[in-house]
Amino acid sequence: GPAPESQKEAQAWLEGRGRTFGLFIDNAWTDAGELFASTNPADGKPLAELTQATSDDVDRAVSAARRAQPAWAALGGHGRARILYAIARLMQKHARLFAVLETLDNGKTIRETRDADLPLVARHFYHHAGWAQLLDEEFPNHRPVGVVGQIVPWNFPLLMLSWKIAPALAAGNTVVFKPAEFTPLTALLFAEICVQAGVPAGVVNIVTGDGRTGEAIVNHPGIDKLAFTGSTEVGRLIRQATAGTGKKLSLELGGKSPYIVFEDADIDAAIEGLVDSIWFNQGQVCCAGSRLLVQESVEERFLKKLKTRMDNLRLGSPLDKSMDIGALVDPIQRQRIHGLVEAARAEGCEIYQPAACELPADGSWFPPTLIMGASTSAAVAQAEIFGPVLVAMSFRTPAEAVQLANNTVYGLAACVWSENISLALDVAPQIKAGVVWINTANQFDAAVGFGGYKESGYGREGGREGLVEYLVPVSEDARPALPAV
Ligand code: TXE
Repeated sequence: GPAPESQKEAQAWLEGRGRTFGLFIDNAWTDAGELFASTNPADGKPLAELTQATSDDVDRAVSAARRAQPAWAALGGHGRARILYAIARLMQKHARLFAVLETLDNGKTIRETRDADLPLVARHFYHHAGWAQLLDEEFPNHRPVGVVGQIVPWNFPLLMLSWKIAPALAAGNTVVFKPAEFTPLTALLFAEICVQAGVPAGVVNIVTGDGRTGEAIVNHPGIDKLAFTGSTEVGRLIRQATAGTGKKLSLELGGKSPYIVFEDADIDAAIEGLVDSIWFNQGQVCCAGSRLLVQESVEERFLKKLKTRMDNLRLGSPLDKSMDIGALVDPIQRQRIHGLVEAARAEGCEIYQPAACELPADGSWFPPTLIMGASTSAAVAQAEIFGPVLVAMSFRTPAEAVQLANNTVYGLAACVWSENISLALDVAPQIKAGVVWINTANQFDAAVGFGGYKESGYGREGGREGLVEYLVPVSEDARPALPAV
C-alpha cells in the first residue's frame, strides 16, 4: 500500500482535530453544531463527525464572502495568481496526505487518488493561476460575477473542488463551497491549505452538510452564481429554484455515455480503454462509458476477451496499491445498483460477474458486472447506473451506431474506436456529447472545457469556456468614461 507514514499522517490529521469538525467561514473554524458521520466505505467504520450547516451558517458564510469579494477582485490578476500558485504547490507538497484521506473517505483506490485525482487537482490550480495573470489582457471588458455557491458530489471530491474553486478565484469571485455529505474530509484539509497559501479571510468558505445545506446555498439572495455537479434530479430542482432570480447557473449532471467499437478497432487497446472507462472509480463517473456498442461482426470475440479481462481485475482494500477496484461510496449506492442489476436479470438479461471475485465482508462493494441482452429501452440501457456495471449492445452499420449512441436523454461523453480514422472522424461529430474521445478514454485537462448536452446539463468547466462562466460583461455605465479631447 502507500507508505505507512502517509496513512499515519492521515490518522494523525484526523486525531489532531479530535475527529470532529466545525465549518470554515472567514478563515476561522466555527464550533461544531449538529453532527453527522462520514465513514470509510471499505470497512464501514466511522472516520469523523461533521457539522450539518444550517441556513444561519450559510448566511454567515455568504456574508463573509460578500465582504471579502471587492478586495479580492481589487487585488488584481497578478496578486490572485500568486496565491493560486501557492495553493497548487501546497497541494503537491501534501499530495500523499490528500490521496490517503480521499481514499479513506471515498473508497476509491489509492492508485487513482495518487496517480489521477491529485495530479489533476494541482494542474487545475496551476492552469487557473495562469488565467488570473492573463485576465486583464484577455477579458478587459469583464468583471467577476461576485459570490459563487458551489455544490459538488462525492465521486471526485477534491477534483470537483478544484474544478469549481480554481476558476472562481482566478476570475476574482469569492465562494461558498459545499462538499458532498459522504466525502467532506479533503475539502476541510483544503481549507487549511488556503490559510497557509495566504487566501484572505472570506474568499473561500466551506460548509458541510446534506441537501438541506445545499438548498440554503441555492436559495440565498446573496449568491450571484451557482455551479452544481450532481444528479440530474437535483440539477432540475436547482434550475427551478433559481428561475427568475437572475442567478447565473452552470450544471454538470448525469450521463450514459456510449463506448463504440467498430470491427476494425484495435481490440486489445479498446478493451483496456473500456476497463478505464467503466471500472475507473467503480463506474461512479459522470462520463463513464457505461454503454458498450460493439459491431456485430466482432461482438463475440470482443465479449470473450472482455470477460477474461474482467476475471483479472483485482478488487479489495483501496489502500493496497495493486488494486483495480475499490469500494462504492456508501451502502445506499450498493443497494441501488443491486436493484438495477437484479431487475435486468428478472427481465431475462444475461449477467456476467467474475466467479473468483470475492467481496470483502464489511463495507460497500460491488463486483465488475457485464449485462448482455438488454433491450435498448430497458432501464439498465437508459438510466445512469453510476456503478461498475457495463451494458453491452451491438450494431451493424455506422448509422445504427450513431442512432443508438444518441438514444438517451444524456449527452456528456462518448468514445469511438476504429483504425479507420476517416470513419472515426465522420462518426464523432454526429454524437451529441460534450466530449468524444477517439481511440482513447478519460482524457482530461484543465485547459479543455468539460460539460454536456441535453439532460447532462450546460455550461463548461475548464479552459477559456469554463472561465467565462465566472465572469460577466462590464455594463456600459461601469466602464470608465473616455477622456475628453
Ligand atoms: O446526488 P445528489 P447523490 C447521480 C448518480 C447517483 C445519484 C444520487 O446516479 O447514484 O445521482 O447521488 C447536494 N439542493 N449522480 O444523491 O443528491 C448533495 O448534498 C442543493 C451523478 O449523491 O445530486 C451533494 O453535495 N443541493 C453525478 C450534491 O448535491 C443538494 C454525481 C450531489 O448530490 C440538494 C453525483 C438540493 N435539493 C450523483 N440535494 C455525476 N454524473 O457526476 C442534494 N444536494
